[in-house]
Amino acid sequence: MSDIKSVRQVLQAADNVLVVTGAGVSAESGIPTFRGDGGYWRGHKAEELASPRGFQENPRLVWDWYLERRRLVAEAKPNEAHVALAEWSKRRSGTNLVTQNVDGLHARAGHEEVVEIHGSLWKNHCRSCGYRHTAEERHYPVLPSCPVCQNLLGPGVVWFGEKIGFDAIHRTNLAFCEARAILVVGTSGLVSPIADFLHRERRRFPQTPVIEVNPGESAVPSTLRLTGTAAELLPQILSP
Ligand code: BV8
Ligand code: ZN
Repeated sequence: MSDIKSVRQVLQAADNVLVVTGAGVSAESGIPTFRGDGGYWRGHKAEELASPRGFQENPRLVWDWYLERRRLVAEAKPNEAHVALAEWSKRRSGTNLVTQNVDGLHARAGHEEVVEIHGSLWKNHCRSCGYRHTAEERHYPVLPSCPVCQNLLGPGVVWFGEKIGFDAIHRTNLAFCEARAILVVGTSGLVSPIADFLHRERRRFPQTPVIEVNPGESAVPSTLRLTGTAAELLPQILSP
């Protein structure tokens, strides 16, 4: 396990740092992760609900899951990890942030440029005509329909089995190309395309340090690892 001092040195020496976050960075804001014990909802696996098929089979159940998450996130606050990242990114040049989370907590912590590769809980999206809008509703007595084509609107997230948006993939690709060090926080490293990006990076640029912060095991191909939580370690790693 690498100590905090060596991680700080690596990050300070890199003229471009890419930060990749997953559900674990929001865990200390009270948001359940996907594969921890919060990974089930009313007996359904997250992967089942977060899918076109799940929505098709039971749009009301899937919307109830997303609306419950909107209510939970609306009551939650960004934690010390989100804040430490936001402040660090303002203090130095050459940083990018790609998050797999859809909760919007990085932006609420003041992080300016965030690539939300899996979309946003705070958008609705029509998968028939592509219409998309920002949405803050936390209750839908009647499920929302598209103002353009009248089909059912779904949440503006990327489901399992759906393609990532072109803009998000392009910006993520660019961020990996620019990176001279990568800091991976709170992800199991199991979900593509982020998992593929990380493995490809290790193959192509073995000299690029991949630093991981996680209290548990993961599939992240890290070169340096700090075992601990995001809210505990990020303020120590990123403080001025
Ligand atoms: C795509 C939005 C290509 C929704 C999410 C077989 C069949 C079908 C598909 C596939 C398949 N095999 C692979 C795939 C591709 C699939 C995939 O990867 N599946 C996985 C399950 C194997 N990926 C996709 O489908 C992607 N699209 O590949 O398109 C394509 C091409 C052509 C045509 C069609 C498609 C789209 C994936 C996006 C899925 N949407 N979210 C929603 O949120 O409801 S993913 C979801 O998982 C969340 O975004 C979450 O962030 C993400 C990743 O999980 P993690 O963030 O890692 O969370 P997890 O719970 O797993 O881990 C938490 C970690 O935190 C743990 O390690 C834990 O130890 C740690 N932790 C806990 N507490 C803390 C902590 N760390 C720090 N501090 C703490 N306090
Ligand atoms: Zn539509």
